[in-house]
Amino acid sequence: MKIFGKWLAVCMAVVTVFSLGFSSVSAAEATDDVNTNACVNVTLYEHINYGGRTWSACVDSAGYRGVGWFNDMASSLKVSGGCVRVFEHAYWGGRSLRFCQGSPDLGSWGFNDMITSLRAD
Ligand SMILES: [Ca+2]
Repeated sequence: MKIFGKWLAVCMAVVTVFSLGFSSVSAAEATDDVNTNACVNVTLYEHINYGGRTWSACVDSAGYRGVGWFNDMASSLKVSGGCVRVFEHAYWGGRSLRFCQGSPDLGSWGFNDMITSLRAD
């Protein structure tokens, strides 16, 4: 009976360690989910070198995002908190480019006055 008691204590310790381990794994996954869903801050500028009127949004990778009144106007952009893919046409159509940081002159990428939609990427 004494041996059984010790064995039980060891089993309980093992179970405790495992459940602690699993709960920290779950916590890490939950954090990853939050990061996956986090949006990317994008600001589009009417002129090169971040000049003129601006359009800003925090875009994610799931929901559709068109640039609305800023259609075909962007000549430079800033990106923070991730990467973004910008598209020539609505609903992620046409040519696209991926930016993980700002660009002072979209014309150097052949993309001046072209951005119509975008998403986190
Ligand atoms: Ca366009």
